[in-house]
Amino acid sequence: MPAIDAARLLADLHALRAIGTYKTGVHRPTYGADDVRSRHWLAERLTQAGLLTEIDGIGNVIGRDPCPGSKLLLGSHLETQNHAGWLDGAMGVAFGLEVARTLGRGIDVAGWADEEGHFGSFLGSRSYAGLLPEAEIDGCKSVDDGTPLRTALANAGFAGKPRLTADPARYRGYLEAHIEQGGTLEDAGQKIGVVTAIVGSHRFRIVFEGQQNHAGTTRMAVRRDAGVALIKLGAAIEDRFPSVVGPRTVWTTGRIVLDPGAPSIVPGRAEMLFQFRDTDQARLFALEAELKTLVEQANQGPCRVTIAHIGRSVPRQMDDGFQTALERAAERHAPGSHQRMPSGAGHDAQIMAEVMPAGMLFVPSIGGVSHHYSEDTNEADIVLGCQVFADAAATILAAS
Ligand code: HGY
Ligand code: MN
Ligand code: MN
Repeated sequence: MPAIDAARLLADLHALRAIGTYKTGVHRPTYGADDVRSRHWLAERLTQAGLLTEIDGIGNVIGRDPCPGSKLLLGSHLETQNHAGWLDGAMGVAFGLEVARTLGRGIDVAGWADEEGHFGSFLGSRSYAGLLPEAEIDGCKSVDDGTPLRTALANAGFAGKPRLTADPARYRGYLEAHIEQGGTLEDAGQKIGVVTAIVGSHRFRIVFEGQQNHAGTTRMAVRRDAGVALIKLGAAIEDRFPSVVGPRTVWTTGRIVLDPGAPSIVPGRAEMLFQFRDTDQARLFALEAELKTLVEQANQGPCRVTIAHIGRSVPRQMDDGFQTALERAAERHAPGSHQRMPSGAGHDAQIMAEVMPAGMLFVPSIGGVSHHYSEDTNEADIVLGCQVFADAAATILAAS
């Protein structure tokens, strides 16, 4: 049974936490200086672990085992949401590094770029899976400040490097460890989650064009207030969606921008970034149809309303055999303290599942909090999760 080095694992996690520290979390948006530093840090560690390591043209850090034989690819993303948690992504990368060192062979490790969508949709894992066309890169820009992806890659020192792609024949499959980012495990008193399926999400930019004008002299009957149009659509979604969603559907308006955003000016333009998620593909498209009907109805008002896709991901089932290997490893190390569960968050594993068998392991999130700097997991749960992850990886490799 492979025994991980808990102190080494925690030291790596805290070393990553020190890159881009923000309060008790980190701020490492993709391709920013701290994200680049974290990628070079990982490349150095993977090289020290004996892996042939490169940072490629999209910023993926890929460490490959030089030994012959079938491999298991382990990893997660290195960047974070803005001013967010220290474990989202980083923990799965640190687990991959630790398992590569513990098993000594058979393991490749990936630190993906931009799973968090600062520039696009799963850019790093889609690139390695051979699913990211070069032309798409030309059109991507930062959601945060509009910087073109090409510029960000050049500033990061990654432009011009080849983008590495997976040879599916090399791999038995892909395993990712991640914090749950919700409260299911903690509420149930469980220590390990074995992921059954990962949600798909449909993401939109909805723009409202009205007429900027004086807030005091423009009579209510004639004003074309883009902010009011946005608020009305938001209310219509809240009225309509509950009757057409499934038991685990979620929907979120994560950003609202009013332009010019001054208290004495009727907003002439408003924009909302809206998304919904579900594990059922047919339901995602049914919700998209409902949303577009609501947008058409909003368009009958005084403002013009347009909707554009900014991203779509497909729900994916995790490999049955990998689920069984993870569950048996969990039973060996945390008897009776594990459960199978779907993932409400998107993950690179749903991309890798398009080209190879994929599986995921969750550890509990304290208070179910994530995408916030206070995100945290008990160290004992982190260490236990890594030990289960190493055991499952060894079992899968031995069976291949
Ligand atoms: O939003 C997500 O599901 C992921 O954490 N980026
Ligand atoms: Mn994540
Ligand atoms: Mn995240």
